[in-house]
Amino acid sequence: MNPQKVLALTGGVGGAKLGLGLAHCLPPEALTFVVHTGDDFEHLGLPISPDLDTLLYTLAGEANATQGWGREGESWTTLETLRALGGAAWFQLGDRDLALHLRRRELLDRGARLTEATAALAEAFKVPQTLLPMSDSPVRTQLSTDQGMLAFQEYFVRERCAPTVSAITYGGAEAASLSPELAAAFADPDLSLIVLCPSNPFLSVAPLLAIPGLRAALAARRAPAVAICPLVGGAAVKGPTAKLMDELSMAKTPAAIARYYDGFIDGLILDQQDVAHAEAVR
Ligand code: FO1
Repeated sequence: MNPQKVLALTGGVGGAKLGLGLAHCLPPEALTFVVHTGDDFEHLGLPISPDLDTLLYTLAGEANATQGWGREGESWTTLETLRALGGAAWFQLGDRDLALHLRRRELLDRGARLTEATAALAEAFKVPQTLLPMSDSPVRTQLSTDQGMLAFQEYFVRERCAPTVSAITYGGAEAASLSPELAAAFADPDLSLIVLCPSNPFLSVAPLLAIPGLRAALAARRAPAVAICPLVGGAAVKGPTAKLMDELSMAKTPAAIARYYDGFIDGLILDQQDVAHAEAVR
């Protein structure tokens, strides 16, 4: 019998943690991840895909447990040397992480799509699950803030999420298409469940939904879709979700999350302590 397959849409550290939990429960061939790439950028000539790498390192048991991102057992010789030379050291790439980025650069320069480069890296890390970037074409999250327009990593890492955000855009999303691998994953007759991981709705899930093909595939789903609420007791488990909801004048409630995902999910999973919100979500 074919295993019932699960497609998990994920981004960031929260998504990777649920991803690891799913990986513990399901056979590897039954689990495919659709990974947010709106945080990607080019830095020092290298293609950075933070959410793909966070998931890859997490599934490989190589993630830095304290930071959530980057590799365990990292050394920083190159970054410190770069800093001493006056180079851009605000975005921290460890020595081992740098090697992964050099390999991704090499694969892409040889003509691989991001999907293919990701598959090669997953194989090298002996990660048996399938990791699919949300698109092979670039989608770039940009934030309108009180300090002007900022690219995602400028906002998140360089400015530590301090600027007040008034709007978020996902550049390139409208023109981005589904890879054949991702289209096939949605069309798989064995697909039995779609999971929206507890990732930031605006920074990780919205860029996915901004891609017309992905939005349409989710809206036309034949398998049920459930989201894990990223808020527990009105606070984000991690990251700037709650601060952004304040700045975008959204109520920090499960009902607001359910409205945001309206048409794309059939259920929202709440923490035990939010049981009083269950009625408002229906
Ligand atoms: N996050 C930081 O807060 N500071 C960093 O210097 C940093 C470097 C970095 C390098 C590689 C990588 O894959 C992720 C990295 N992150 C860093 C995390 C990154 O900003 C992610 O986009 C966020 O965790 C949001 O998902």
